[in-house]
Amino acid sequence: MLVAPTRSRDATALQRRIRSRQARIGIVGLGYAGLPLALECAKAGYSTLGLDVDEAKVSQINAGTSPVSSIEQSAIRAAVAAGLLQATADFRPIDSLDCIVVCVPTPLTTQNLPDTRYVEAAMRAIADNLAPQSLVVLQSSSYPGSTRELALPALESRGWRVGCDFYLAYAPERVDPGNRRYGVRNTPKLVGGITPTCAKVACSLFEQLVETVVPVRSPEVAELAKLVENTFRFINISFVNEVALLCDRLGLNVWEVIGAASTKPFAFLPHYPGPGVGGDCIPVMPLYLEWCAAREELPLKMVAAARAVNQRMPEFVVEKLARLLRARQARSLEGARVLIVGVSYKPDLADLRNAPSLQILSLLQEHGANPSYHDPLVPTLLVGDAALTSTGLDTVADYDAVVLVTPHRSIDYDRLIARSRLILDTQNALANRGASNVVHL
Ligand code: SAJ
Repeated sequence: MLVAPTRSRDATALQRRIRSRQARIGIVGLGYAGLPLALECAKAGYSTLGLDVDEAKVSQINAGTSPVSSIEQSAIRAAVAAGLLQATADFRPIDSLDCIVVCVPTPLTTQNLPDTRYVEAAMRAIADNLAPQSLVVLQSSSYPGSTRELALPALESRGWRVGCDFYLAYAPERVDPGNRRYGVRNTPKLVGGITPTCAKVACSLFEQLVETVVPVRSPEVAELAKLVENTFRFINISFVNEVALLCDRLGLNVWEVIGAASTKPFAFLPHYPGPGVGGDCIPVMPLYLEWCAAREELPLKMVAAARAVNQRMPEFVVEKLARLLRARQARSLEGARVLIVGVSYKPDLADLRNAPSLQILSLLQEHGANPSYHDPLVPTLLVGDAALTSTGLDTVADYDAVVLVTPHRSIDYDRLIARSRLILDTQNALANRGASNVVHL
C-alpha cells in the first residue's frame, strides 16, 4: 500500500506540488481518451497511476504493450520503463494521489438514454479513497450538469466541502483517434471548475500538459460545448449524406458537388458522405444532448432527423449495390459473392465501435448475399452470432462485387481495381483513377 504523503492544507500548496511535478496523478479509465492523457502526464514528468477495472488492460500496460489500437506500444513501454506510468485495478492507492482524472466510457443504454453508470462507479471509488486537498476532474463526455449531479454528491458524501477540502472540475477530451497532427498536447483544453478555486487548481494541472488551456465559467459550459462540437459534426455529416441520396437520384457526383462548394473561402466547412457514422462519440453524444434538452421539455428536432439519415446509409449502400449488380451483371443480390474491404469505423484503426460495416454485412446476409470481408487490421469479427474471418485479396476476382467501406492506407488499391469485377467506393477513396469498374456512392 502506497503511503499517503502528508497533505498540504490549501489549494496554493496543491498547485505548487502540481507545478513542481511532485503531484501524483491518477487516470481512471485507460481507453482511447484516458491512455493518451496518462502518457502525456508521464511525458510531462509526473508519477502517473492508471486505474482500470479491466485486469487484462492493466497487465498489458504494465508489460509495456498497448491495449488501444490507436496508441503506439513504444510510448507505453517508454513511460513504464521510466517508472512514470504504472497501471492497477486496485482503487485504494487513490489515497496517495493528488490529482485524479476520470476518463471512463459514457455509452447509451439499450433505450438510447445516457448510461452514466461507469462515471458513478468511478466517483464512488474515488470518494471511498480520496485524500483531502486532492483535485478530481471529470473528462468523460456527458450532459450538462453531470459533474455537479454525479461527481459532487459522491465526493461531498464524506462531509468535505468542494473548493476547500477537495477540488472538482470538468475538462472534456477532444481525442481524434488516429489523428497524427492533433494530440493531447496541441488540442486546446476546456476547463470548468465547480468553484473559482477548483478552476484555478484544474487549470494549473492542464497548463503542465497542454499548450492551450481555455477556462470557462462553469463545468456546464464545458460539458455542453463538448456535446455541441460532436453534434455539429453529426448533423453536418447527416446533411451531406442526405445530399448524397439526392445526387444519386439526380445522377450527380456528390463529391464533385461538395468539392465545388468547398471553393467558397468562407462560411462553408466541408463534410463528406459515407456508409454511416461509427465511433462511440459522434453517433452517441448527440443523443446525450437530445436527452438533456428533453429533460428541459425542449425536443431537439435536428438530432433525431440527423440520426435517421445517418442510420439509413448502410441500407443505401446495399440498395445501390443491388442496383449496380442488376445493371452491370444482370444479377440480384441473392447469392451474390460480395467482399467488404475495410470494416473498422475509420481508416487505419482496428476499431469496430459502431462501425457501419457491421450493419452492411448483416443487411447483405438478410438479402441472401454471401458476404465476406477483408481488413488487414481486423482479423475476425462477429455479425450477429456468425463469426467471420478476414479473407485475403488474392481471390478478389472470384467476387461479384467489392464494397470499399473503410479505405485503410495499407491496401494496394491499384491491385484491387485491376482484379475486381465491380467496386462500390463508399468514401470516394478511388476517385480520379479513371477505372470503369469503380462506382462512387
Ligand atoms: N464521418 C463521415 N463524414 C465526415 C466525417 C466523419 O461520415 O465528414 C464518419 C467517419 O467515417 C466515422 C464517424 O463519422 O465513422 C466519426 O468520425 P470522426 O472522425 O469524428 O471520428 P472519431 O469519433 O474517432 O473522433 C471524433 C473526433 N474527430 C474529429 O474531430 C475529426 C472529434 O469529433 C472528437 O474529439 C472525438 O470524436 C470525441 O471523442 O468526441
